[in-house]
Amino acid sequence: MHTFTKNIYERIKKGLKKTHDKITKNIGKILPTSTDWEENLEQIEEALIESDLGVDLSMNVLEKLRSQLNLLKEINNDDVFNKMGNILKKHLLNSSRELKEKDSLVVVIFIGINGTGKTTTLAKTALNLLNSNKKVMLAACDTFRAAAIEQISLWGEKLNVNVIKGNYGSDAASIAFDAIDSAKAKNMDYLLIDTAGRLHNSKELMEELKKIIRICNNKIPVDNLEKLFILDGTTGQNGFHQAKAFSESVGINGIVVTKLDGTAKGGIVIAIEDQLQIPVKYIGVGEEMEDLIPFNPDYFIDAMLK
Ligand SMILES: Nc1nc2c(ncn2[C@@H]2O[C@H](COP(=O)(O)OP(=O)(O)OP(=O)(O)O)[C@@H](O)[C@H]2O)c(=O)[nH]1
Ligand SMILES: [Mg+2]
Repeated sequence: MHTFTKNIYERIKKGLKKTHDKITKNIGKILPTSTDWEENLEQIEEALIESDLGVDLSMNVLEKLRSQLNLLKEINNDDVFNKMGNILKKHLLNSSRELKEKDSLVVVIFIGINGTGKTTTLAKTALNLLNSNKKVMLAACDTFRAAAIEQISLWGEKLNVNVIKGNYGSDAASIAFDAIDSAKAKNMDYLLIDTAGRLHNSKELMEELKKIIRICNNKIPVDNLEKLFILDGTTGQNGFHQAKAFSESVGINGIVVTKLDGTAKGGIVIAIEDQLQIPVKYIGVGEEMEDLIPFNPDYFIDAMLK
């Protein structure tokens, strides 16, 4: 399903511009021809921390960079960026970043805190799947927020796919139950479940989420369930703590980092994989439908540093 074209790379570059500028401008400004690297390295470290790579990882990267640069007689910006890029890539996972693909129904559940981009990411994912000739159905399991059902119904109309829904305030898990039955009966490849935004410490809503997941696991093979955590990239380390809490409480097997176009904190993508060891599957780099992009470590790091 993942094809990379120049167009996609251009979109990543545009989406990561703020992060790129933050890191490269700092380094571009400070690299002199002198042999005293220590001060420069400290500024690089600061730039990495400001990009939300996290203090520990930034220090770790710097240590490796320092020892690699010390082996060189002369250093230029390209050396620094190339070596830094290679070091960062080693902190990203080798695992598959594709959405699960099975012979029977795959259910993808979009979870996360309020306003992170769950519903629009769901719609973008539906479009990608439709473009790969998959049969897709949607479930409106956010019965909580005002206008949430209308929002996903509208996407259903635009994409010309069925939306299974209930009433506001009704049991989200029972809508999931009906939706899975319906998707199975209609031989769908994917059912995409929209859920309400919630904080990990909202006990009632977390119980509701667990119930939806329990129902999915009862009705499809456990390995056919994709629990995607949608993280707002502009919230940086805060979002990271939410991802960790959700991961501990309901288990997640993929992460989508959205709104990277609006932040210089793109380093969070690397920090999150390094620390949670859960693959980032997609990144959101804008509001257009084409702006949800399969995460590719090489493209990402090139766009960040070059
Ligand atoms: N700039 C930018 N905006 C985005 C991106 N992804 C989503 N958004 C915007 O974020 C806003 C919130 O998106 P929703 O999909 O409604 O978020 P949600 O998580 O479903 O929100 P709740 O259901 O209220 O919890 C919308 O205006 C989206 O267009 C992105 O990658 N870049
Ligand atoms: Mg929503």
